[in-house]
Amino acid sequence: MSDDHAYQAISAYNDNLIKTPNIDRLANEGMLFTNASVTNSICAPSRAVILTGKHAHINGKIDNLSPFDTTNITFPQLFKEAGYQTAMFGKLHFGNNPKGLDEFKILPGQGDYYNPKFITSTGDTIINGYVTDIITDLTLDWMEKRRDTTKPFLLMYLHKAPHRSWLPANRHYKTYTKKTFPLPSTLFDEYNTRDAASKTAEMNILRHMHLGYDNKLTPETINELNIAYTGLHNRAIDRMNNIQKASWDSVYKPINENFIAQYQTMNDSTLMVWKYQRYMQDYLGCIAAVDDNVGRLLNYLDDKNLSNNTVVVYTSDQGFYLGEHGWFDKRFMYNESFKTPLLIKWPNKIAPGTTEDEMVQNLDFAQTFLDIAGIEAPKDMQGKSLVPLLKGEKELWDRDAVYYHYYEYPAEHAVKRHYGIATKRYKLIHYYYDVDAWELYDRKKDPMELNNIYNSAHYTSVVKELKEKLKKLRINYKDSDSLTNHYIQVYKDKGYIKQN
Ligand code: SGN
Ligand code: CA
Repeated sequence: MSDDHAYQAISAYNDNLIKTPNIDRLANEGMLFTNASVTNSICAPSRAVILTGKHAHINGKIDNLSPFDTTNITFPQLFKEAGYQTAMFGKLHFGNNPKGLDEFKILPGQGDYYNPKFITSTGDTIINGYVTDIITDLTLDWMEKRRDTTKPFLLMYLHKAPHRSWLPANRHYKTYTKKTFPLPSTLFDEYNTRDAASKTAEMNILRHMHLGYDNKLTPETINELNIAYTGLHNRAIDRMNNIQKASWDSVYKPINENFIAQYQTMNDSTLMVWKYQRYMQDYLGCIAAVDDNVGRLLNYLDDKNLSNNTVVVYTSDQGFYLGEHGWFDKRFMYNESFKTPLLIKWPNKIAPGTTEDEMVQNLDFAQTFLDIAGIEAPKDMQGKSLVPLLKGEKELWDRDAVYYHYYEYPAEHAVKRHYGIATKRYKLIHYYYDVDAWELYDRKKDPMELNNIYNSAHYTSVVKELKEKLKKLRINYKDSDSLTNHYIQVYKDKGYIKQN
């Protein structure tokens, strides 16, 4: 798994932006899911859903801010009990250590790109180098030296990249900063028909992406140009040692000089395009290292003759906006952040090169993995095993809608709380806090989700039907207005929401 990896940036989905030959191997040799989504598009909640097989309102991890409730049963615990050797390397972001792992080395919080610190069961350690390479080194070291070959294994290999603030490795920023990428058609979206939350969200590349922190202009450049709002200096860069920093400067200094030369002639639209290009160069540069390293791991499995009897899953904790609707970041139920990449290789079970468009979710992963391993899943898990789909037994799959609920507001990026239902054809969203507004999209006629047709007379019966379906879904998953209000009260109690 990687962090914030948009499916738009995996060439098995679409090669407009980048080629990812190693990740693509999983699609070529296995199954590519084109309609996989998350139940709550933000890091730690998504990971909690994956580990517990339960929605956020049940497992309690509604946002990135509260620690994970470790009394939840997670699938690694069940694998360990069933005799598997278990290990986890990389980003977890739970605020506490994982249970059920024979070995773990995890990043504290978001972790760092350069010379990162790791938390282990025996204490903290700083490892010099680039985080994506290091997570793979740790993983391969465990595979090679400590894997008990008498047991089956469960390995969680969890990249921090390509999470903000997007610091690529030396070998990649040298080339990616020279590239120019195609602009998404909705880069200049003005959110007409979408008053509820799109206009007030703070994730527009022009208005909210920081020239300093995100786009790597130095404080000197910003001072020289006398730009009023700049964002913070990127302190992640300060972790570099002298050699790393000298190499970084040799590439990013000329970018600063170029910007200084152009700045006086820029208007909003040229500045937007400049920021988008800078964003893509660094974001995709980070993905290049993820792809290299996925290749290292797959090659290791091949070399050790493990590939034939190992299921490999690639996913992200959610999708991400790469300039669609003018945005970066995630959180919304619109496609780019609602959907997530999912590629699964299972030799001799999945027909190679298969594409699956059924609506599956991260909620399903725990039961799927348990099913594959022949371990019984607890009855209160809320997903569905994907094994029938993996085996091509589509007739055993009957899901016609999925449920979504996002909570982290008020908070960074100011995306308002909402829940909703998606069917293959429609998406109905309810923004219920700070506003009481509904949106409806026709996913077939309006795949870019630009036209909210909730108030269109033509769709009255569709709205009625979807609201009934949504109500049933909420009952089935045990979500309710009282739980929703409870999670607002939690923010009031913590002082995140000021009370009059
Ligand atoms: C950080 C980022 C946000 C991002 C959250 C959540 N800001 O707070 O842009 O939405 O993480 O990301 S930063 O200034 O710290 O870079 S998540 O993947 O952990 O959910
Ligand atoms: Ca994330």
